[in-house]
Amino acid sequence: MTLIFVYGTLMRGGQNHHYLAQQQFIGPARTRPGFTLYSLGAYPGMVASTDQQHAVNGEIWSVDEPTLKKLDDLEGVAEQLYARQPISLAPPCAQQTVQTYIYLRDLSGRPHLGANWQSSR
Ligand code: PCA
Repeated sequence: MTLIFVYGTLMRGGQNHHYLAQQQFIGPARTRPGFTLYSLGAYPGMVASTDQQHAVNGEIWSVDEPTLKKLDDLEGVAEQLYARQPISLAPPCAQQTVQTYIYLRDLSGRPHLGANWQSSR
């Protein structure tokens, strides 16, 4: 099992949430400061932020190996759209080793969302 922090369309109520339907919800979580969201239209991208005031809200899920592969395909890891990498979460989840999808492409002209995807739709 792998713990994954999701912040966009994979969250409950999100367009791609069905990928996680048979997986285990661990709980809501927030990143440590230093991350922020941009809108890519139908989905968000999280990137490191130099502004330490920013953090991102999402959910931790425990996913099995086949699901993790499907998520990597969905997020375009092979195409370097997103990279799946470890992320530091804020307390009380700070001890958990969790991975997330970090957006890799150009964000110029993209709307800055800040902490939340849900509330910005
Ligand atoms: N799906 C992934 C990354 C961005 C997106 O829309 C997620 O929900 O975490």
